[in-house]
Amino acid sequence: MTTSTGIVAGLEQAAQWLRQAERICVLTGAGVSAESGVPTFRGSDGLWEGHRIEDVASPEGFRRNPTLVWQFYNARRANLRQVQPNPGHYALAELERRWGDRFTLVTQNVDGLHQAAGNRQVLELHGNLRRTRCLGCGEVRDRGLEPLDPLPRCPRCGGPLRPDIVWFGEMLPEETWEAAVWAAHSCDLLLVVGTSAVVYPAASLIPIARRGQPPAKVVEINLTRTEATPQADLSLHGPSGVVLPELVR
Ligand code: BV8
Ligand code: ZN
Repeated sequence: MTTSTGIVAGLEQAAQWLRQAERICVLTGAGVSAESGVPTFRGSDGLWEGHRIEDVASPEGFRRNPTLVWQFYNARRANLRQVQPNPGHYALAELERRWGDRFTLVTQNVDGLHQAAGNRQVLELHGNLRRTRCLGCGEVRDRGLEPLDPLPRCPRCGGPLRPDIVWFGEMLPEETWEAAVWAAHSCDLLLVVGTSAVVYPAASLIPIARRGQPPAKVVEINLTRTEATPQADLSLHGPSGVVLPELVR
């Protein structure tokens, strides 16, 4: 909630913890891209064109109906052609500039907006909408955001392509997950921004940070109460595109 002076309650305390922090880890979710015009998951009550997202974002869904799944991803790639990073993304890029390798950005997002805003080190837990992976030869390639065929084939081997996205029921990329766990374990400040904290194992980075070496302070930035709120030392209730620039000022 923003107070009458427009300052989000707790901002001063969070800014002080930020100044004192040795190592910062940031975990972002779909909410950090909401002000850029990228729909969140549970905001749309987890449905897309009447399909449960878990159904279209799963290996079973892809086996059952690859055309439908590619429609889902091509629609999101098309949406990304219209969107830009927002001030919240730029504030996180500024944090990386100031803190260098004492700053780690971990994202659940697949929209690439952190990189577009200038972050160079981004741990993408769930993949990226720009990339495809070939089920034939395994090649992973960045195809930008141009439209893909309804059932795209690998130019190299002719095999079927899938989005390079971690679907429900699939393992996260090993190295990326290990690096995220290390960053959460060794930070002394964890910012949890724009996530409902219901998806695992990403959400387990919060208790990992709290019980880390050193135990981290947890600051949440969200519009509402979430599964992270009871684990946060401080919850700043406001849009991340407003709160993050204030925090990083
Ligand atoms: C795995 C790619 C198994 C797809 C994604 C039962 C209980 C617990 C766990 C499970 C369970 N059943 C199954 C599981 C495991 C499952 C899971 O966690 N399911 C959940 C739904 C219960 N996890 C998995 O399947 C993971 N894999 O577990 O492997 C395994 C284990 C061993 C061996 C083999 C296999 C894989 C998970 C990855 C799934 N893929 N994305 C795609 O994107 O198309 S997850 C998907 O959800 C997105 O990546 C998204 O980022 C993520 C999390 O959602 P959020 O980012 O938090 O977005 P959401 O809309 O929920 O919330 C937005 C928040 O922003 C809200 O709080 C809102 O208030 C806030 N907000 C909005 N606007 C703003 C804002 N905040 C600030 N400012 C604003 N302006
Ligand atoms: Zn191939």
